[in-house]
Amino acid sequence: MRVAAVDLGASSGRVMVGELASGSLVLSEVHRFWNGPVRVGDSLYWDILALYRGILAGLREAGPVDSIGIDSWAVDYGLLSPSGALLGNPVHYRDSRTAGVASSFPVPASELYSRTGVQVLPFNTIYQLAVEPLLASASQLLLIPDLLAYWLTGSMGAEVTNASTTGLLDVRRRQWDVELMRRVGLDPSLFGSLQEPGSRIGVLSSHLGLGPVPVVAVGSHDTASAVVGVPASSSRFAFISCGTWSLVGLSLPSPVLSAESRAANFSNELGVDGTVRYLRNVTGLWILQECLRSWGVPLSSVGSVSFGSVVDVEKFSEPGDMPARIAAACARTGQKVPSSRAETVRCIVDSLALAHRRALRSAMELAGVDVDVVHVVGGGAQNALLCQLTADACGMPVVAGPVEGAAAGNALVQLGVRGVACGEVVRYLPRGGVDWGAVEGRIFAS
Ligand code: ADP
Ligand code: LRH
Repeated sequence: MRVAAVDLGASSGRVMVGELASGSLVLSEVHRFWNGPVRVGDSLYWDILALYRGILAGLREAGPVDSIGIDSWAVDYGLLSPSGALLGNPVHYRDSRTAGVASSFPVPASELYSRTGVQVLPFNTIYQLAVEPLLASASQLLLIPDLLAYWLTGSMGAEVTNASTTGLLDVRRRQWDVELMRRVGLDPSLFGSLQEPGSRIGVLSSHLGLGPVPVVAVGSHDTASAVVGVPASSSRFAFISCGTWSLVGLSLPSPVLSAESRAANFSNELGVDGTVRYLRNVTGLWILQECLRSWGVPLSSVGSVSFGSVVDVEKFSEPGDMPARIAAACARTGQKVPSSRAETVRCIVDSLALAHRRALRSAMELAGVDVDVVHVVGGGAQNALLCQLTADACGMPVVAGPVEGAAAGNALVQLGVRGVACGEVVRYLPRGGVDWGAVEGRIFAS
């Protein structure tokens, strides 16, 4: 069986072909295309038609496949008119329109958490909808992978792993929280019927000329797919899905909804096969991407040198002027200010490793779970320095790979198998030397 995995990350989209060969998953990239925020006036959008075009080009390039699955980043959506036309361009989750919405929301955060298990992130769909000007004209809301699947097949649905990031899903029942929707003024008919990963969405429309290929619901949230792609040899593992974001957490059988968990802003997102992804969003390699964007150079042309200053990565989730903001944060906290690009890069990588450590330790403590190994999947698995420093900071072995973790998990769900490795992994053993406890105390006390 040969399947096409469409994986849309915040920094690039790709179409990969996956096949099982000698007990492993072999993934081949057939098409990759740029993705990122597009600013128009004061708003940030996704270029959804360019993404659709990229997917079609990739599917043509892929040749005959037995099925297709789509995953992407979470929370964002398109609204459809009663005739099924897209109303407006999907807004990017880093748009500032939701600033302040969460803090003045009519339903208390504690109640939201006990119902949905979702951490407060300003861009959760529930907050975006509170300021959505097109809502009154909309008859259907589709999250990004569901929207693209609708364009490919004409069939609408709501895949459950991604639906769990909206802040509108009852995390215990794996069903829409219809009562919550009504309380916040949302018509439940706006939301599609839930589909579990593995179910069939529809077949490619004939006008595409690609044959009647089934489009299958996978873990359509990229993080859900990435966790399926983790080549774990036991259940005692933590994961870091490391790309634009670092999603740091554990795969659990049931949600953790304690007050402590809410205070630490941990999410219980729904996973494939009835699991819960218990994790925290750590602002990830986005910070490095933004620096490279402002320098106008690729990562390969900037080295990194040992430095020593660390910043709180949580403060860098907004776009713009990243190197200057990092320098200002170092100065504000009484640390050495980076004087070169290589020092800035090292400051980011050290800071990320430290943030990984904090999130990992909180996850284990809050869930009451011990692990023996941290699996790093996603583009960040190629950053050897980050993986080594994460092992050092966490005091645990790091197993890095697959780089295309989300595409791997996407393909595995289509192939109906689990626990199959995809490519080589690299192991990093923790080294002593740096007192991470002291580093943590210094930066976070300031
Ligand atoms: P997303 O899915 O969020 O777009 P990816 O999983 O594709 O993210 O990871 C993108 C990140 O991977 C980049 O920001 C970059 O820092 C890192 N990366 C990509 N290629 C390399 C490489 N060759 N060496 C080190 N890091 C890399
Ligand atoms: C990672 C991701 C993450 C979400 C964010 C919006 O790509 O899906 O899990 O919180 O995008």
